[in-house]
Amino acid sequence: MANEKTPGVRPYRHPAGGWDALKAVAGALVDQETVIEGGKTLMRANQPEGFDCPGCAWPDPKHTSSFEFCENGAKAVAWEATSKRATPEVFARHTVSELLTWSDHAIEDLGRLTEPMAYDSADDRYKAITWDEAFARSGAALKALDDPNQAQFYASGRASNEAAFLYQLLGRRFGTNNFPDCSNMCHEPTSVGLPDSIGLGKGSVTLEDFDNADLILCFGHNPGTNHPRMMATLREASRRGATILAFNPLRERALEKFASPQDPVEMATLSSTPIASAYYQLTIGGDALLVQGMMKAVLALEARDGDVLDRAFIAEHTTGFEALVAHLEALDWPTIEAGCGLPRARIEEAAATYARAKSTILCYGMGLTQHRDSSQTVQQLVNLLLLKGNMGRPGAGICPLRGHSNVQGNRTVGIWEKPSEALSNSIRDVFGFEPPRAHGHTVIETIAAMEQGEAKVFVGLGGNFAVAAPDPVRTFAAMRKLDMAVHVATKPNRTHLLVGKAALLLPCLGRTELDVRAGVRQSVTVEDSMSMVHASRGLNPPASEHLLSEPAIVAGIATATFGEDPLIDWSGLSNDYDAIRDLIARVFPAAFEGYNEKVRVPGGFRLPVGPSDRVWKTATGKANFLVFDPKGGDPRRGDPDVLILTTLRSHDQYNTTIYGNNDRYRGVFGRRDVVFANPEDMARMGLSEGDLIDVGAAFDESGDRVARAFTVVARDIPPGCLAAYYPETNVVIALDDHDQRSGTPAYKSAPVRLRKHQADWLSMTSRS
Ligand SMILES: Nc1nc2c(c(=O)[nH]1)N[C@H]1C(S)=C(S)[C@@H](COP(=O)(O)OP(=O)(O)OC[C@H]3O[C@@H](n4cnc5c(=O)[nH]c(N)nc54)[C@H](O)[C@@H]3O)O[C@H]1N2
Ligand SMILES: Nc1nc2c(c(=O)[nH]1)N[C@H]1C(S)=C(S)[C@@H](COP(=O)(O)OP(=O)(O)OC[C@H]3O[C@@H](n4cnc5c(=O)[nH]c(N)nc54)[C@H](O)[C@@H]3O)O[C@H]1N2
Ligand SMILES: [Mo]
Repeated sequence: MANEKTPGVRPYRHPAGGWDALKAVAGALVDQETVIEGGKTLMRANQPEGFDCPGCAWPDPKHTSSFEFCENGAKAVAWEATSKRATPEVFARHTVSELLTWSDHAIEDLGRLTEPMAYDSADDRYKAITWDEAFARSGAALKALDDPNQAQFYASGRASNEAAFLYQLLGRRFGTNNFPDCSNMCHEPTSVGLPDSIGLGKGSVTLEDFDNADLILCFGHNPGTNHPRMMATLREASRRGATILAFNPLRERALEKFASPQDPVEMATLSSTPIASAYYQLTIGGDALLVQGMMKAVLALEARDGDVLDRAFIAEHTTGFEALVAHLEALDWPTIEAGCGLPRARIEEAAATYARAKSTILCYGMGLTQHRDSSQTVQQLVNLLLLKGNMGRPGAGICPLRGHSNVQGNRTVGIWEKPSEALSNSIRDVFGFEPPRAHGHTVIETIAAMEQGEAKVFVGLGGNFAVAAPDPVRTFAAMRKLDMAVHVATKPNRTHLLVGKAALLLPCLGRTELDVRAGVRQSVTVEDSMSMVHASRGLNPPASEHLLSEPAIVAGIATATFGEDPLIDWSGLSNDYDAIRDLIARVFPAAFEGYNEKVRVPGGFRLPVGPSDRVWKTATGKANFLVFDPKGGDPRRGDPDVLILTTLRSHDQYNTTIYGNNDRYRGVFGRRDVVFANPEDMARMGLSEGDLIDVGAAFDESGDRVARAFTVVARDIPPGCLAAYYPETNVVIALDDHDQRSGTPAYKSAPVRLRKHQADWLSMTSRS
């Protein structure tokens, strides 16, 4: 439906993948000036002897023998292995205030940080300091606090298990559980919702399960862009005859058709493999009602034909079936249809496909987790699977598509603001100090604490905290109130520039780089989406001779903070990652016993996953059907002037890292300032394709929360729904609009109003 009249917007008719993907890889390498080294580096991504790709958390096939092609993995690697350098000389040329006027792309494109630097407020610049000085200042800032809970230890899921473990030890030894992390903005509904249902906040499937599934349900994820290596799996499944159903308000190209760059025939003949057999374009946030509609229809099929439900499984392994049935019986079809935007017949069709399938895998991503009731929506997905015993047997189960390449591992080794009693006890027993028991801050709570002046020191192990979070109006101001921010990073970004009283920028090695400590080449370990833990070893020479590894930086801060620590040999650990792994194994014996031996086996090992073996560590000892009443869906839809905006990733970005301005599969080139809208809504609102509009937070009284001068583009998207790119539109996401259980921001369902550009916001919001 894209209209040729809008500059940079044109229909993209090719399948996902294909020759354009190969061209894009070459382009990324040239752009980042990594073409020679980069090519070699790419060959080592996700190889048993190489490094774990920093792109996504999709697992590797057991016997990776040839280079597993992935365009966006190549971009992630090229971006890290760039030859561009953000040296102190570069920072001498630009004040922080000037850099703040640059785009997110331009700031990061300065390249790799090369030396530790400190912010000098006298002339508004970052300036080189020594590592000794950097550690001393970090330690002094922490020691100056009256209460350890004034410190916040943020983590973005790229750190290795070893770095993340030392980091949580640093925070707990210091006396706080303030570990806001990127999970709080991502899959927290999985970590909070799944344990009540199945006893573990992780997925239950393995990669091999995809060979045995005859149905794959894809809810709210865009694998062609965000988990491209998953496309090989989906393509194989499709060719084998498995059915794939996609549930997504937008028609994502890769879910429709895909040409494998590894298939010589598809590449030579310009052919492709169809992926989804049916596409369900539901309303934004309508998933819980849609799934309940499917379950209602499944129960009707059972009543009519029998033999649909797995009654033996339900009897032996579950609780709550009757309550669920009662809830579904009371739920009427008009409510379901209105809430998810699909007619009953289509929901029944999806349900019939599910009822017929022997083994079903259900995959989901951010389209499910970033709403106001996501933890409970995730539980509805589980309900659907449990009805047919689709858990803990080959070819069946739940598959949350995790974000950062080691975000799951970070949580496993203790980056968690709500540690269990068992974890706290184990830390006490292994290290001999009493860790804090009180729960700490999530991302949203950290921002509130910063606003109130209760948080004074922020330490960031990677990430771009302020840009990833909602509401820059409040969040940016909150960052500026800090006494000290310590950023451990590979590249500069906007968060580093939101300086308060003092700030440090500590440059670290990336995944692709050689990490030699005490003369020994070190390996780190990571956990993928399917609980496989394996080693990762970089091979590139470090971007600068001054870089330190993340474990070394964490140990440096710890030493400066605790001095001679009688309980933890920080510097010894930072020189020997085997010793860190031994400690992980002692703190988490059930998961990591024999860690160092197991991780030396190529391919690594799988952590215990109860639900895969039908072991349910819930309060009932069973898998639980859980009732949730979505009450007809989002009440904010009542006002015809209010539309619901979902914020997404383009094909040319990694979260807040913007590689370039194309979103090829959605037919957008050279720009990101577009909003996709339903053509009938546009007509109703007097908007035409290509009009310049402002997108404002619907319930903001101040008029400050407006994304200005966007171009409206007509798309095949359900009425009442809009889509635009993250992070440009984070200004309209309210800090208090989040999943009630997990605190995950409702990035995928922001109520907004559209106006012709430059309208007076205050007068029109009060009009409502
Ligand atoms: N190249 C690349 N890879 C990445 C990332 C990246 O930015 N770039 N980010 C990484 C991270 S941290 C994460 S969390 C993952 C994210 O991977 P995804 O979960 O695929 O991320 P999004 O782009 O946010 O897209 C979510 C999808 O949900 C759909 N959607 C939106 N609202 C709804 C809804 O209400 N219901 C349903 N059913 N669908 C909806 C959107 O149309 C979109 O297709 O990818 C990881 N991998
Ligand atoms: N509106 C909206 N907002 C969202 C989302 C959305 O869908 N919509 N998605 C949310 C999600 S799912 C997530 S996960 C968050 C992401 O939030 P974050 O994880 O905080 O953000 P990233 O953009 O991944 O962080 C990029 C920065 O990480 C640093 N970096 C890269 N590699 C390394 C490394 O190896 N070590 C270290 N120390 N630093 C490194 C670089 O300095 C880079 O600038 O954003 C969330 N925000
Ligand atoms: Mo994420």
